[in-house]
Amino acid sequence: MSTAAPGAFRAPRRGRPGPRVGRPAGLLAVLLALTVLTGCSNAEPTLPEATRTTGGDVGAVSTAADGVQEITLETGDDYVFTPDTFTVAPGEVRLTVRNTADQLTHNFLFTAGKGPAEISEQIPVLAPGESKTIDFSVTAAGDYPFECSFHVALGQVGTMTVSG
Ligand SMILES: [Cu+2]
Repeated sequence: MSTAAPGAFRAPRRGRPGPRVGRPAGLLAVLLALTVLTGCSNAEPTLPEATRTTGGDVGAVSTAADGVQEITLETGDDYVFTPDTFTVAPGEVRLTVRNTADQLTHNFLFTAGKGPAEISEQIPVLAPGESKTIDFSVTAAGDYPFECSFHVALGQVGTMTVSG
């Protein structure tokens, strides 16, 4: 009666394949190259990908039951209004700006002295996650530039056209 030593019948361990150096290294090189490329093309501070969820009510001018033209703009963790141009007819406008950012605070105002007429209504501060609405009326046709005054130097501007 012989007792096999424990483990005697254990199959020999298969050697795990060693780390494959060739492919991952190649991939790494490509990723590195991409990082360098994108890094060079943009000198602005690194921010998360834009968090906006453009769609639905954003960007389209619609007319409410009370005849007011409604438009929603979005902004996020970048320096863009979406849309940055829209057109309304003379009359009442209800404009909503939604800030879908996690980090950036924006505002909204019509650039003083640039449009055919002054529009004094504005959104002085729009914190991350906030949405605010202003109502105003327009009569004079033409282009009304607007901006986020915090980021106007970074190009966060747009134009409302009054036409018709
Ligand atoms: Cu801004």
